[in-house]
Formats: sequence, structure tokens, C-alpha cells
Amino acid sequence: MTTELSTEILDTTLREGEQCYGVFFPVKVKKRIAILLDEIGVDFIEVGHPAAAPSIRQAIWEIANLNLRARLIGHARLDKGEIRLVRELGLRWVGLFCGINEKSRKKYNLSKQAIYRRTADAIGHAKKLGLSIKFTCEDASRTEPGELIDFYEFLALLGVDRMSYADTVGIVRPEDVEKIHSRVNDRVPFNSLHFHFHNDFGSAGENAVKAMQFGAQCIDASILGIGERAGLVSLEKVLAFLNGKNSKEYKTMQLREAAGLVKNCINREHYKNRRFAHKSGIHINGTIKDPASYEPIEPDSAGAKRILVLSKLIGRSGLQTILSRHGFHHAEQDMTSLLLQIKSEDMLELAGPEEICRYFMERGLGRQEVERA
Ligand code: HCA
Ligand code: CU
Repeated sequence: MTTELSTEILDTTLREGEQCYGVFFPVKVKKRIAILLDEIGVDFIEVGHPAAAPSIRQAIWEIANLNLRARLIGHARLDKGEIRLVRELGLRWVGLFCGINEKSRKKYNLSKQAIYRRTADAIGHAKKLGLSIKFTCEDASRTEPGELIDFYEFLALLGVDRMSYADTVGIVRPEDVEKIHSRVNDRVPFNSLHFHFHNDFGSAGENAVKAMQFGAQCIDASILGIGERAGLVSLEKVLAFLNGKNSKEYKTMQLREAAGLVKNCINREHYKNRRFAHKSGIHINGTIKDPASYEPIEPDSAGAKRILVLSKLIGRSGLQTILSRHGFHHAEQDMTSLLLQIKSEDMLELAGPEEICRYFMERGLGRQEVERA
């Protein structure tokens, strides 16, 4: 364990936080939150996944023009267009992410070799654009250690600036953090890693504390801990732990206003059902292919229901699945205009079958009688 800590903080309220069921931020609120996070002194602010929706691009553009001290990161898949968008919006850092384990390979329908190739291409492209790179190994906690270390070594060779370990489905327990440390540290120094812990079993906070004690380079957090499903460790908790033990002192006065802004943007009815809700297009697609991609356990076994949320974060194939599950016909051109329409509705968030059907019918989509067993 390290005695004098020098952990940095990456806040992802504006990206991961908006992927939480029941949460949407108007652009103005995002700007204010970014300013407060900057005053607190967080080292990185993940400002959004710009390819997802026009209002996300607008917010990123406006935040990039605030000239904050924090490094601003735009999220992108291993896709040249998505990476270029990050640069065009005035950001200097891109957050790329991809998994390498069998579940991820199935999800992307790619061989390991193909993932390595795409990773190298994406990193090369980002570098050509002058972007600094944070690269996250998605689902690292369900990746065989040898496979994970090989991937990190590959990323290091390609010259990424930061590497992150994502506990995407929140299965790491506090005692596992030491094991991760002892497994990777010889070849991938623990203090060169960021950690992104999800809170599905309520241990994200303790995991983050352990990772900081072992010298993690950076911890991902969000205000009130909001994020997909049960969210992440909260920024409040990370600050309370770090201040006084860390080489850098963070300000906390701004937390009250920041938490108040976030609370005002929460739809309580939705939020209370967030544990098995999937909102980003990437999560919805992954879950449709194999629910285990983004769920640590079956919702049924927790007495809950899986929810696929219709919002501006949805992608084409997720929308297609939701349409056909509700018995709607659609021509290709209808799909394109419907998707554009959904993406332009900043606060839209539908999950119940009735409200989803009403929404589609009001937009002129025809329904086929579905046979029910
Ligand atoms: C996602 C998944 C992610 C990515 C983390 C990261 C995860 O929502 O796309 O890019 O650092 O938990 O694996 O949030
Ligand atoms: Cu996440």
C-alpha cells in the first residue's frame, strides 16, 4: 500500500451520469456542472459521447469553449468518424474503449485479432488528429488476467496516454483489488491505471478506496454516483477519502451546488427503477445480444425487471428491436427519420410498453397485431 497518495480524479457525471435511467441534463446545466467540477479541481471531466446526440455535441462545444483547467475528454468508439467528431468539437482528449474478452468479442462480432487491429487503427487515427488518448479495457474484471495484461502492454506500446480498468458490471469486491494489484503490477504498473468501478453490488466506493490505497493513478467518479444501472462511486466519497491524504487538495464547497443541480435533473419515478435499466445505445445493443454483457445477474433473481430505455442515446439497431418487440412495421426511411426525431428530443425517456406504443403511433407508425402466447 502507498502511504502518500497522488491519485487523480476523472468525473464522468456528464457522460456516464446521463446514461442513468431518470437523468437528463439541459445544456445550460451541463455547463454549470463543468464549471463547478473545474473549481473543485477534478483532473479530467468526461464531457459526453458526441456521436450519440446533437444536444451532447452542443454541450461539449460550449464546455470546450469555457477554457477550463481540467482536461476534457470526449468518449468515442473505435470508429474514425466518432474520433474525428471529438476533435472537431475542440477537445484535446479522447476516451476510447473496447473489451477483449470472449463476451466482448461476441458483442462486437470480432475476432481477437480484429479487435487488436481496430484498436491500433483507432489509436493511430486519434494521434494523427493530435488527440491525447485514454483507453479503457471494458469489462476488464471479467477478462482473464493474461489476456488483460497482453492488451494493456499492446496499448502501452501504441503510446496511449492513459489506460483504464473498467469493472463494467460491478462485480469486483474490495478484497479483489489487492489480487488485481498482485496480478498486473509486474507488467502493468498499478499506478499507471485508471479505475472505473460500477456499483451493482454496492462495493464501488470501497473498491475505489482500495485502489487509491494501492496507488491507482486515477479514479472515475460521478456526482451522487449516477451512471448506467446502479452507477459508480460518488465524487463526494472520493473527495472525502482523498483530501488530507493526497498530494493534491480538492475543493469541496462547490459540491452542494453541484449535487443540487444533479438532483433537480432526476426523474424520481424512473430513477428508482434504474438498477436493471439500459439506456445508452451501446448498452442496449449489447444487452439484446446477450444480457450478461451489461448485467452481473439476471434481473429476475433480484425481483426486478430489465428495462430498455427509449431516449436520445438509443442507436439504430436498439430502436429496431424496440419497434419490432412492440409489433411495429417500419420502412428503412421511416427508421432514419424516427431516429433523428428521437435524437433531437433532449429529455425524452420512455420505457413502459404503453408509452412507447403511444409515442410510435403518434408518429404515424403502423402496428401489426402481435400474437401473444
Ligand atoms: C459504456 C461502458 C463504460 C465505459 C468506461 C470507459 C464501462 O458506458 O460505454 O470508457 O472508461 O463501464 O465499461 O462506462
Ligand atoms: Cu461505466
